[in-house]
Amino acid sequence: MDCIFCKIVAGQIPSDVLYTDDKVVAFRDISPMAPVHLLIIPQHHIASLTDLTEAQMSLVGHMAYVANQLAKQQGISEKGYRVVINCGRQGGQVVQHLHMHLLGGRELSGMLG
Ligand code: DGP
Repeated sequence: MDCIFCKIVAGQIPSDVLYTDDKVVAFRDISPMAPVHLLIIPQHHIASLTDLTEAQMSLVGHMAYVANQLAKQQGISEKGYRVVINCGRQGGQVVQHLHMHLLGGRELSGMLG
């Protein structure tokens, strides 16, 4: 499959992986918008939150918990951080593989800053 994030999961494209388990992989965003900018993605290809099925819904909870743990590990938990899932064209989704952004380490102003 011609999916850049599937290639990262498969180790075919190098990335700075911070965490992996049987469900997800977390790695640093290639063009960070904040001092800490990680992406948490499912190992299994799901194109978008729109494509998430009822049977897969616990996966997003798992991704959120991994974000919680990585925020602590990265030292941004106490001051605060932001978790974002862009969905679809108007939602600003560029890579068509479900991913959760974890952003922190600076003041994130406004609604999306
Ligand atoms: P989104 O706009 O929500 O689809 O965000 C996609 C993010 O993925 C964007 O912040 C840049 C990041 N990205 C794209 N290609 C790569 C890559 O090859 N490696 C890494 N580490 N990040 C990537």
